[in-house]
Amino acid sequence: MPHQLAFATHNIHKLQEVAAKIGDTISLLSLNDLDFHKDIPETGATFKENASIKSHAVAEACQINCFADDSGLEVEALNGEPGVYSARYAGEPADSEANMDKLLQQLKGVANRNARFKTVISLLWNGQEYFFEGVAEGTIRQVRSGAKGFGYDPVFEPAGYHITFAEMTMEEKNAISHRAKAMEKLVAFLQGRAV
Ligand code: ITT
Repeated sequence: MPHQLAFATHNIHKLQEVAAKIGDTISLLSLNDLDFHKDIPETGATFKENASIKSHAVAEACQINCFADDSGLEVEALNGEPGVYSARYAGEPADSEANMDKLLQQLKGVANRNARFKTVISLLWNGQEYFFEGVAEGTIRQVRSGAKGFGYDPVFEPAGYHITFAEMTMEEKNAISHRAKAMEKLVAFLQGRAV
């Protein structure tokens, strides 16, 4: 019997990405598989706190080993904003175009364009909590470029490249993204344990 592990997300893309990496020593369950449909309020002040809130909520309700992730954009000249507010930077409802408009407005005339995407994963494994982090460094463009990806991708140019995340194929982005780096650390940990 493979170990069962839940991923506290409704995002099928994220689930498939991890399932492909984990292999068949672990059977990955989604929140739909667990019939968990409650909204988990992300009230933490950091990505770490929010990831932890999500993993605990699901692990406690379903009595299962579980992990959750939280991500966002931190801009140096804005003291780390939008950070945990990335999804709703321009207010409710969450709107990527409005978020980018606000970000470009805030950075108008600002020379320091340094920014980073960050992902933190909280894993609850046999009663212990483990964290895995992934970071993608880069800069914020003056204007949007590209139509792929999601969120702030059209304005984010990863370090070492001259194109934005939104101009990359999914494979290119997944090779260097914050989320992919954190997920790789999680998968390496699980491969060492779940045999
Ligand atoms: P969950 O249901 O899994 O929580 P979410 O949309 O809240 O999905 P994240 O917590 O991963 O997703 O990210 C929060 C926001 O940060 C997201 O809505 C985007 O605005 C931004 N973001 C995160 N990762 C991104 C990426 O790879 N490219 C562009 N924007 C990203």
